[in-house]
Amino acid sequence: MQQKSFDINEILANFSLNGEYIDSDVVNNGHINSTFVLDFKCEDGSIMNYILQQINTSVFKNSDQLMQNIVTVSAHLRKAIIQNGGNPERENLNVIFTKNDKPYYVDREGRHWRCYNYISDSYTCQRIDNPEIFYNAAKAFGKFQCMLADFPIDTLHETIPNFHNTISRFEDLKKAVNDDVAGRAGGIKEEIRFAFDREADTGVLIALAESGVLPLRVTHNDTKLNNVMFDKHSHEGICVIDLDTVMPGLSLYDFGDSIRFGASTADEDEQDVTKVSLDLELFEHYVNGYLAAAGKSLWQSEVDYLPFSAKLLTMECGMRFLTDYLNGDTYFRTNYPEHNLVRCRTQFALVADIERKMEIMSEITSKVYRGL
Ligand code: GN1
Ligand code: MG
Repeated sequence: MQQKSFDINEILANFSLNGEYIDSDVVNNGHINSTFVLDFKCEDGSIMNYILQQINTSVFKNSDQLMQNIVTVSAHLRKAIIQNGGNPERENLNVIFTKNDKPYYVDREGRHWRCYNYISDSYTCQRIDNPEIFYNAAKAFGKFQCMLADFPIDTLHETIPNFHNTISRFEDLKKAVNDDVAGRAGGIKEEIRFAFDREADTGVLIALAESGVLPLRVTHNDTKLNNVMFDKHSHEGICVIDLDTVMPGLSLYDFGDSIRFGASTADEDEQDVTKVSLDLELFEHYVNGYLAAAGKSLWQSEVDYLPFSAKLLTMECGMRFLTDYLNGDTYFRTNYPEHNLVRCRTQFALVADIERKMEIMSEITSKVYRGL
């Protein structure tokens, strides 16, 4: 999606922010929304930062519901953080309301904007170079899940219906192959076959959830490594961000998606797929951190399916990239024509490697769980 120019002064004039606007920087992390860090000069001369984000309204179709989820979830987290003796200004995303007391602003062109506090002295990671950091990310996501365990799940809106319904993601792929609107299906038979061969996997977790073997929880649903802010000094994962897809879901969605992104030896859009594999050491670090934070509240069935969830969520994401490639790149932000195909290939290479390592991943998981 090409970013059209916008009048930042018009937007900022509508939020209650302290100080004088100086400058902004684009944050090039996500595939969906557009994010900016703002510099504001305070009266005492110090610089204060805020986050400004343009909501992608073709992905999130109902900004009222989206922001209602975020406001209630972040208020709930704020309470839990205070109860735990934490600092809610650094450990939580707090929505900054408009001067009309709305959680987002609609500009003259109809674009939707929201504003958050900036988490000072922190950083995000695109890739793990110190396994300790991955352990810390796991603890942060595990803790996030625990803090939301008593959130009233029925009050949440489904911001993207069937988000992690892998059966419906598979149906989307089949439709995209049949429609072939961009005329690309002929050139990617191997990738299509790879996905079609694994259709049986798509319904596994859904069936377990429907039969009550897996519990429905409030989950984050987009647990990429770059959705955790780490403290610059302690390197602890202090704040989980990107609350757009907090919805009822399975803990396994969050665990699996974290492994998909963070335990891969290569970037999501690495062009050389021979570089892609599942790093077992990183996997073990994540299992350790996640079970340390959330293990006691998990059901045995959830623990049993942790390795499988890594495979399924990687498969699902690969299918989504493939579907978008076939549809002519209408969903994920892309930088070049084959970008979604390249992303799909890394995901499928990772699936193949996880399949080879499934047994050892199960052994690691059982060992860590026994040691809790
Ligand atoms: C998108 O916005 P971002 O980059 O955090 C996507 C996730 C995918 C991810 C793949 C709302 O996340 O579901 O797993 O890209 N978010 C949405 O990198 O579709
Ligand atoms: Mg996101």
